[in-house]
This record gives sequence, C-alpha cells and structure tokens, in this order.
Amino acid sequence: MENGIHYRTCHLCEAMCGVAIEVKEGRIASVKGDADDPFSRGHICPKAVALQDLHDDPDRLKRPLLRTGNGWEETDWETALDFVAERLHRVRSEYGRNAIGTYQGNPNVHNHGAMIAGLPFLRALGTQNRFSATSNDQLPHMLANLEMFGHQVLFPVPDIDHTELMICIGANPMASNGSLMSVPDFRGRLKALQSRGGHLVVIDPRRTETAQQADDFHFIRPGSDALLLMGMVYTLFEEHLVDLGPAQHWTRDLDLVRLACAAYPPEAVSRHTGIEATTIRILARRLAKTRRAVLYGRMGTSTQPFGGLSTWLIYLLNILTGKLDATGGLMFTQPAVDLVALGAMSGQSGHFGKRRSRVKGLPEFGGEYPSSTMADEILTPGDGQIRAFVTIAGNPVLSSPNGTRLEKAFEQLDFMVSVDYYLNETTRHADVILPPTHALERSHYDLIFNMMAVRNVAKFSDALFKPAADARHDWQILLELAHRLERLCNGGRLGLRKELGWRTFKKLGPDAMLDVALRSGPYGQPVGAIRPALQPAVDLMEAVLPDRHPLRHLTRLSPLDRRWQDLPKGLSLAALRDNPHGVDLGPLRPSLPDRLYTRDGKINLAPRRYLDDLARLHAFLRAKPSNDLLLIGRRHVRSNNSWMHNSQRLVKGRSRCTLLIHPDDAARFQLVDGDDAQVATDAGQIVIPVEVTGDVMPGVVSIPHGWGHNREGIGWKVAEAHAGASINDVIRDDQVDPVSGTSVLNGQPVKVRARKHQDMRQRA
Ligand SMILES: Nc1nc2c(c(=O)[nH]1)N[C@H]1C(S)=C(S)[C@@H](COP(=O)(O)OP(=O)(O)OC[C@H]3O[C@@H](n4cnc5c(=O)[nH]c(N)nc54)[C@H](O)[C@@H]3O)O[C@H]1N2
Ligand SMILES: Nc1nc2c(c(=O)[nH]1)N[C@H]1C(S)=C(S)[C@@H](COP(=O)(O)OP(=O)(O)OC[C@H]3O[C@@H](n4cnc5c(=O)[nH]c(N)nc54)[C@H](O)[C@@H]3O)O[C@H]1N2
Ligand code: SF4
Ligand SMILES: [Mo]
Repeated sequence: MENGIHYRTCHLCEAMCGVAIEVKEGRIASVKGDADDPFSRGHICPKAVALQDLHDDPDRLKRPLLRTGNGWEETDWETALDFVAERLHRVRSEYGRNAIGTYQGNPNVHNHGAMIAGLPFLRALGTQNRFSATSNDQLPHMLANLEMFGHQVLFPVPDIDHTELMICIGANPMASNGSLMSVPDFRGRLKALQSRGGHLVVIDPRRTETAQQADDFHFIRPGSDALLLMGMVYTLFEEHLVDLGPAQHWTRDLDLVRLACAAYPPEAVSRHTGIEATTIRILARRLAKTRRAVLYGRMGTSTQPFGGLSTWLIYLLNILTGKLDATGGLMFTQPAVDLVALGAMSGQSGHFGKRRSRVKGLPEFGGEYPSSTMADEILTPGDGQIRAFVTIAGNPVLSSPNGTRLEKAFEQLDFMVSVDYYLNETTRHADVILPPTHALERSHYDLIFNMMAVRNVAKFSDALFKPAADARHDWQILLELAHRLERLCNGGRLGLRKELGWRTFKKLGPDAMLDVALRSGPYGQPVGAIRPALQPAVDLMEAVLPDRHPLRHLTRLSPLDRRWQDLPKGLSLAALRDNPHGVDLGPLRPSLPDRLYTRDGKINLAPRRYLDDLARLHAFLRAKPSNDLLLIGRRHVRSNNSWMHNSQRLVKGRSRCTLLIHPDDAARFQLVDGDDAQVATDAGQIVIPVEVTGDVMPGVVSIPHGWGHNREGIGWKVAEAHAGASINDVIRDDQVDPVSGTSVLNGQPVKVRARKHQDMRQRA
C-alpha cells in the first residue's frame, strides 16, 4: 500500500470512530484519531491501535485449513470451497435442508460485504435452523421496534447532543462506547451535556465507569427493571404527568397501559428493585418535566429475565412523556442507506413467532431461533436434527449460554465449517476453516451502525492494504459457497441467465450495490438534470396514492420523496470517496408519523405480547425477594467480546477477568481479594480470581464475557496466556425471556464459594 496517511472508520465497535492510519514502507506506523472526521472529531479508544495488531497478528489465518488425520492442513481455495459445498450438500440431500444450522456472529454487522452476501448464502442453504448473536443481544429492541413501530430495524436513538437529561439504565457507554446508539466520544458528549446544565442518571447493579460520571446513580437489583419502569409508568398516570405531545394523534391503546400499570405503585415495587419509592417517583417526574430528556436502556435491560417487557416499557416511558421523536429525546436517524425503507419495500419489515423451534418450541424472530437452543437442536435426535453447522464470524462457544454443552454438540456434528480468521474455541471444532481478509484489506461502509448514529453521517473507506492474490473477502467466500450450493441443488448446473447473474454479482461486488443504494437513497441524486421534471410526478403520486399503496414504496425509495426533499443531496460512492473523513448529514430530525410501518400507521402502545407477559411480572412482584447471588456481566474498554485478547497491548497488565463481589458477600463466603472462587450453576462451574469492591451491589457478582481461552488446540497464543474463565460456562441455556426468546445473560442465580474449601473437601 502507498505510504502516507489513510483515513477510515474503525469497525471494531458501534461508535464508528474515524481513524488516521499512517503507513510507512508498507507497514502501519501509527493509528490515531482523525480530527477531521465530522462525527468522531478525533476520538478513538485503545482498541483502535490494536487494528495494527490484528493486521500483523502471526496467529491470524490466511489460507483455508482442513482437518485431517494429521491435524490441520492448509489447502487452496478451490479445493476448500468445493469440499465444503459438497459436504453441506450431502447432509442436505440425506437429511433435508434443516439439518444444516448456521450461526452469524457480531462482526458480520460491521462488514457490509458479509451482510450483503449473507443473504444469497442463507437463501442457497434454505435452512430454517438459523441462529445469530441477536438473541444474545438486541432482540428485545428489535421486537419492540416491530411491535410498536412496525419495523424491526427502526431503532430509536438517544439524541444525546441535545438532551438535558439522560437516564441510562443497564448500559455502560463509558466502556462500550455506546450500543444501539453510535456515539463516538461518549465522554466528550456527556461533558457537553453536563456543561449546558444537563444531567446524567445511571441505574445499574454496578457503579460502572458511566455511573462514575453521572450526577445521580442508583443500584438496582438485576432483573427487576420491569418493576421499576412499571412504577414510573404508574407515577405518570397517578400524578397526571402523561403528555404524549404530538404523538397523541398517532398512538393507540393508551387506556390499556393505564390499566396494565395499576398493580405497580412505586411503593409496591420498591423492595424488589432496591430503589426507594420516592426515588422512583422523582425519576418519573424528572423524565416528564425536563423539556429535553431521554430514557435509554441496553444490554442490562434486554438480556435478562424480563428483557422484552423492560425494553417495551423504556420505549413506552419515552412516549408517555412526549420524548419520542422530539429533539433531545429518543429519535430516529435518517441514514443514507435506509435499510428500513428498503426492507419494507421488499416485504422484510420483520416477523416474530411464525415458527417454533423443534425441541423447545421457542419463537423465531426474523427467521432466526434463539441461540440458547442451538445445542438442543444439535443434540436432540429426531426429524429436523441439525447435523452440519456453519459459523460465520462468531464464537458462540464463548459468547452463547452454556458454552461447554455447545462444544459437546459441535463435536457430534457430521460436518462443521467456520468462516473465520482465527482458530479459536469455536472454530477448533470445525472440519474446515475459511479465513477471510481482514478489515484493513477490504472496503468499509457501516450499513447498520449509521442507522443508530446520534447524528446522520456517511463515510466510505477503501481497502488500506491490497489483499494477497490468494485471499478472499467474506463476501466472496459466501457468494462462492452459495453459487456452488445452488449448482449442486440443480444437478450441477444453472441456467444461462442465473449463471450470468452470479457472475455479475461476483464481478461487481458489494460496493457497486452500495453505490446504487446511496444514489437512490434519501441523500442520493440518481436523476441529475431531469430531477426538476420528475419532482411534480413524484408529488402527484404522493398526493393521489393512499399511504399504504405498494407504489408509494417506489417514491419512498427515491431522493425525491416528500419527506426527504429538504435533505442535502448528491451522495454516491464517488462523492464519499471525495470526502475521506466522512460527510455530516445533520442532526436527528423528527420523522413521525411518516416513518411508522404499522398497519394502521399508529404506534401500538400496548402490544398483546407484552400484556400477556404481565402475569409473570406480577408473580415476580408477589413472590418474596430471593436471597440468591445474582450474576451480571461487564465490558471493558480494552476488550471486545471474545476476539481481541490476542493483542498484547490490550491484555497486558492485571487480569480483568475477575469476579467482582461486594465486601459483605465476600465476608459471607469467606472470600478474600485475590483468592480463587468457584462459581457454579446447573450448567457448570468455573474458577476465577476474586476482586472485592463496594462498586457492586450486595447480592450481585459480576464477570466479563469473552474469556476462557484455556481450551486445548486454539491458535491464539497471547490470548491463551491470558486465558481467564468463560462466564458462559456457568450461564444456563435453559433460561430465556419467554416474550422474546432472548438469552438471560444477566441476573441468573449462582453459587459462589472459596476454592480452598473445595480443595480441602476433595482431599478429605
Ligand atoms: N455472558 C454474556 N455473553 C455475551 C454477552 C454478554 O454481555 N454477556 N454479549 C453478547 C453480545 S452483545 C454479542 S454481540 C455476542 C458476540 O458473540 P459472537 O459474535 O459469537 O462472538 P465474538 O466474540 O464477537 O466473535 C467474533 C468471531 O468473529 C471472528 N471475526 C472477527 N472479524 C471477522 C471478520 O471480519 N470476518 C470473519 N469471518 N470473522 C471475523 C473472530 O475471530 C471471532 O471468532 O456475545 C454475546 N455474549
Ligand atoms: N470495550 C467494548 N466495547 C463494546 C463491546 C465490548 O465487548 N467491549 N461490545 C460491543 C457490543 S457487541 C455490545 S452489544 C455493546 C453493549 O453495550 P452496553 O450495553 O453499554 O454494555 P454492557 O457493559 O454490557 O452494559 C450493560 C450494563 O448493564 C448492567 N446490568 C446487568 N444486569 C442488569 C440489570 O438487570 N438491570 C440493569 N439496570 N442493569 C444491568 C451491567 O452492570 C452493565 O453496566 O458494547 C459494544 N462495545
Ligand atoms: S470506540 Fe469503537 S469505533 Fe471507536 S476506536 Fe474504539 S473500538 Fe474503534
Ligand atoms: Mo453485541
């Protein structure tokens, strides 16, 4: 690659920071924040520098690996791709399409090529046994988007740059850099919020890095958020603070909400949550009475026993106080590639519960079953049992509940293939590993995170390094496999037209599609000089066609659409290339009710699914609060899920994979700082060093996820030396939020004891 400074977007987390990477003599000399990026304004976190370590990592795979009697052997791409397609096809022919399972991990959503090519790949496989990180993550948000706004990816985002009060519940953006809220430089933006007189309130079972910056902080008992939120809804009604603002015209079923909250006065929910009734009332009043305010929840409110209800209630509270779609509240982006509009046009606004999983009868969401039931579907014999598996950029052994059981399941498969550039806890079970190029060797555009950004922005980066001649991008691997699978299905050949279609796709690649999407999107300009002539026709169509007419989708997908008329225009791939630091497309703007995709064009305030789950919440309220120790997770700014621990720079220093425990509990279980503790559930047990701290709530322990690199045969040398233990070896896979099917990753009860005792007992 040319020497000099290259500007691009860091793809590691959701924040989309601009980086300036200096290349000298073909090597990375430095990675710095790009001060000219209009969105991140020079901010980066320590992980950005590790982009270099990823690039230089000797453990990163570059050629396909094949499992043989003599261990792993490298092979060429044609052999590997033919072999994989043939083996998958064999399983499919013998046992049917659903005998193949797939799991798509988190890095897919940071990779537009993999996102686009993933579609034909899944279509070619045709299996219903699909899984992904979604059900260990943001599924409750997507379900609430679908139920309330009519579209699964119409995510509302805190308008942090204009708010005066942010109540942050179950999120730690100081460590995570924001989630479902792409917010580079959270700290800087928070400082700006506070210096304009605004406040941050944090509600969390741990006094997190974010809590330390907050103006107010409240401990909450894990899993009890739905009660707290109900108490706030109750207060709004009781104190006549419900004021929907303009939303009163496009919402329905407010009366059902009033009825639903009647059983949850703050005084009744207080003892379960650990938050005083007066505090609950004050929280509700502040949200209602602060002109620009927002309530925001994330992993801690979604991946827990009441994830569905809590996420619904968070949206609801914003709506009841007039904060949805209002400046400084919870708003919607208008991304340059509008996957919401595109999805709706192709009939993909989402679905839930159309099918149930074979073994546990769990609902599908958007065509995927909950990851918690992956092992069930592999291990349980019968018609429809999964016999072959494909993982794409995922490490579910460390990231999904009950990783040890999942490993047993992977071991008994007839065939497994992983598209991944590391030999790790998951891919070590594969028969073939297909390693793609890495981020700096491919172009980058954030299809997903631009939909959740706190400003409307767009940025495209070309590959920084030219990939080796025998390297393949994710999208190429997936397309090649899809093509082969289709051909095998059709007796070895496809019709001329289909064949031509495949060839064009492979030749042009995802960037050509991106270009079309940009040009025909809200900020595009596909018609150039004839635009003035077309505008009246579009206006006429909008005027005469009913809102839900299929042809309306056409105008909705053109830059000429009424809603988009006053947006800046002219975006295309070329335009983005001319602006290597990225383009600012302006602040979030109100967009409702135009942007709703519900059948009646209204927000459903009380979807049936949530009301049906209230019996469970009420049973929880009536039961005596338990004395169990509850386990929660945590993130650290120098770590990224399971796969950044091979960077010496990031893992050096004291181990961060520790059990946080309150001094009272430590005393109760005779644990001393630095001791090893054994943490156990019905799923399994792990041993982990103890860190005693008043920063976790009594009755709560915390372990970060993504560690546990102590499995045999992994190819991560640095990570192996900093192995830690995997929290998901003790998280049970039979605990899901029944409304959404989301894994319960926070709030499961665990048993903790000093390792010494166990050793002594074993000796006795
Ligand atoms: N207990 C607990 N468990 C959790 C969580 C938690 O908070 N607590 N968080 C959950 C969340 S939010 C998430 S998103 C999941 C993440 O779960 P996963 O997505 O399953 O796991 P990752 O650790 O992100 O692993 C990513 C894998 O992709 C590979 N990879 C990286 N980049 C690329 C690429 O460009 N192409 C390809 N083909 N492969 C690549 C890496 O080598 C690694 O194997 O974990 C979940 N698990
Ligand atoms: N550095 C770093 N950044 C990351 C990642 C990473 O691994 N490392 N992962 C990325 C990914 S994939 C995601 S999805 C995001 C996640 O982004 P966040 O959701 O902001 O990150 P978490 O640290 O999981 O925050 C969850 C918070 O919920 C709290 N919590 C746990 N249980 C409960 C509960 O029952 N109630 C309440 N109220 N709080 C609870 C936890 O203590 C924690 O502070 O981060 C992204 N960014
Ligand atoms: S905050 Fe996220 S996007 Fe920004 S530099 Fe760090 S890892 Fe990259
Ligand atoms: Mo995630």
